[in-house]
Amino acid sequence: MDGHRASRFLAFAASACLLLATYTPGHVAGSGVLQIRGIPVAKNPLYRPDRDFECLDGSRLIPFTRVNDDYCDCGDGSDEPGTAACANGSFYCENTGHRPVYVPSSWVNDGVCDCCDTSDEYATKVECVNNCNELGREARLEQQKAEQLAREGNKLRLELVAKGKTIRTEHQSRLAKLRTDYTEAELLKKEKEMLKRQAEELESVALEKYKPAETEQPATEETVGEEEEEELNVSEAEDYFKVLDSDSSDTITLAELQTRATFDKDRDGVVSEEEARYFLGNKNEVTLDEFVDFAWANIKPFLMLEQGMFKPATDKEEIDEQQTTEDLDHEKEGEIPDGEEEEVPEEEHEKEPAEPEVQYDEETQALIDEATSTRERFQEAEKAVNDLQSEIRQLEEKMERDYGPEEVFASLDDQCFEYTDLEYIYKLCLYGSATQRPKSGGSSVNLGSWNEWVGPAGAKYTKMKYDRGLACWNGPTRSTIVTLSCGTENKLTSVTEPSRCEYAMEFATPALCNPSAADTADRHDEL
Ligand code: MAN
Repeated sequence: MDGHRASRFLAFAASACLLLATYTPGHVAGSGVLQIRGIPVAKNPLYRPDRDFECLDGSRLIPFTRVNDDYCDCGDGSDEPGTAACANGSFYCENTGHRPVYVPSSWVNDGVCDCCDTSDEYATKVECVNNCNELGREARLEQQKAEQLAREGNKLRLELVAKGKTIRTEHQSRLAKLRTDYTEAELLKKEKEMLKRQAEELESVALEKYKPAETEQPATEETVGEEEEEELNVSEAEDYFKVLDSDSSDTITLAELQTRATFDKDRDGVVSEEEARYFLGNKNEVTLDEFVDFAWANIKPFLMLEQGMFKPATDKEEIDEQQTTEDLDHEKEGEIPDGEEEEVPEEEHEKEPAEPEVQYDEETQALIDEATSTRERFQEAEKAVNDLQSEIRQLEEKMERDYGPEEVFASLDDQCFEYTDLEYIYKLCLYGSATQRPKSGGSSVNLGSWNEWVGPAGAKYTKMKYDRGLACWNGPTRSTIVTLSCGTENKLTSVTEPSRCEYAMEFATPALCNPSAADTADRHDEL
């Protein structure tokens, strides 16, 4: 570059033609005044040949003859708009017929035609051809097409806006109803709890008289057995907590569960937040104590189910004890790094007080039956409360979601789109997650779950970020950036993996067809 500049300078020196460098020859700015090279007409008042020139940053005053003399005087490069003398300068090409642009000063007379009007190569041998008219025509055609697309898409965008607003209203009224139902369900649960407690009191009094007979012989052994079983259960829970707590933060979060296929309850290839939350007892994260207290009870059956020894059958208490302990041992070997083999008591029984071999008298049996049925009623009422609670939470989450200007993206929530390349079938569920499934078969890999809008300032709603996907082997957890653009149909148009386990998707949608926004953007570029 320097060599290039030096030779160009020699050319200047040889021609000793200062005016050639200062002015654009034959380029007249409307009124017979020679135009200063490298600046737009609008800046002419700052460059007046009859006065000294003040650098545009105000740092110096120099004789006007030093403007465009191929020697850099101003720190901001403003005295050399038409030469390559200042490293930080920029050269303005008028490009009549197309769009004006600024190019770096170093491109001036470097032997490469950069301005379509050839103005950057005014003192080199290179033959530049002015093709601004052709380029301008093409650009205007493109522009018209884009505007046409935006106009067509805009009709659909307005439909999306209308749908979005309806959805919002529906969500609001559904939420109000759920909240009322929840209050009622809570009351019902309290009532069922009271009935249960009363029936259990009567049951326990009635059972008192059977106690000595029941507890005489195996009592101590059984109690010991139960204690041991409980200890074992807690230790399993603690070990598994360590496995799940992948960042060793002493809490287990939804994200930590979401990276494990075990928790994909509905087997759709993705562990949703709701699924993960179910396992954490409706919480977003749990400590070790909480994990042992309630989350483990939700998780354990699924681990067993996964390993094929627990049938999600009718009677959930009926687990083959021996098999259970064996399987959990296997699991320890497989998943827990330094899990120690533990002695497991052979004979253990789930405690189910209502099923002993003792024959109860009729009255006692009736009380047991009554207590059993109140327990069942209470469980039903409790489940109703929990179900409502989780539906409310899901709805609240949706209502807090950022659906863009005028709720335009709301009706796309949870809509899924596929794209197939040579190797994979990709699926994007908007505001849900992105997945990748090998065409040759095999399970889906989570490429990230919805997180937030990450478009640049002024265009926030052009990029979506999905992250916390399945951990990449020896690498980050998978994540995906979805870039949106205007299209007359919602469509996933391309998927690439620019760097390992970081995916880029392109999605066309009428939601981004806003001609008024496009008009404003284009006007800045117009001549
Ligand atoms: C799988 C796919 C790829 C990814 C590799 C990383 O093959 O998810 O997209 O690059 O894993 O190991």
